Amino acid sequence: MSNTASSCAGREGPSLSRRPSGASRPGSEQDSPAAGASSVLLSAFEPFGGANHNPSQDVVEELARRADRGELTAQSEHPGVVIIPVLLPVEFSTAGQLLSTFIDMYSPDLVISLGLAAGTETIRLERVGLNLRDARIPDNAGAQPADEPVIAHGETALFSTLRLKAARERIAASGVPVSLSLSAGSYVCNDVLYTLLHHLRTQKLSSSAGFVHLPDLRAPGCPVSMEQAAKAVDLLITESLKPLPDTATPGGALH
Ligand code: PCA
Repeated sequence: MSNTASSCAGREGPSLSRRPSGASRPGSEQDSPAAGASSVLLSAFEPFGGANHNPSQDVVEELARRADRGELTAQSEHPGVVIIPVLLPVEFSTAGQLLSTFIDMYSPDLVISLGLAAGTETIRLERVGLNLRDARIPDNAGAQPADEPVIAHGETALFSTLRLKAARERIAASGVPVSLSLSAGSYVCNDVLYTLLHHLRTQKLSSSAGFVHLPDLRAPGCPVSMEQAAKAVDLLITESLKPLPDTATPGGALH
């Protein structure tokens, strides 16, 4: 498969659905994990802000296709792993709740949510969800909260529980531009990350979870191709399914 940005455009594949019944593809072997196999809930977002696509959908659909063909690194290192792709609305009032519903429904080992950060040039592994809503533009339901908490009286911030540093090393070694990020912003992506981590914590669920921001993979000159983005998420899954603490290599940001 080509590694160019232009090859990202116009592909067709399994369509994602907001509805739980569409979350796994009926008839696919991916539906039923083998005993002891891991499952990964992978969410994408609908388009927002007047755009007609969201690259997170392209990447989740590509990962679902690769999983169907048995092509994932995660499948070779964690035999039987099942990918459960779902689609979230770009709405403060529903996105986090819907993802929490999917978590309760599927009890996944891993939850990774993907969204677009236009203007970024790397795969951004988000480290922190903030208890803050501050929307520069209205969401797809017209809501534009300013300086409100995601969860009233919730903790100020919650950390991703994915093996981000191990994943970053492996993704970088595969040649894909990748970075750790200390802010997922204050729009719907941050909202979903915070809600997801809060849900797992309050329900005492053991799933590891986190968020990845993607560049606009279809933009001309985007330094990351859709294939590279899918590879990066595959490697994040592969590393995060290992029953190990994250590597403690230095790598924080100075500013
Ligand atoms: N990006 C937005 C919301 C949905 C998406 O893909 C964000 O960064 O908050």
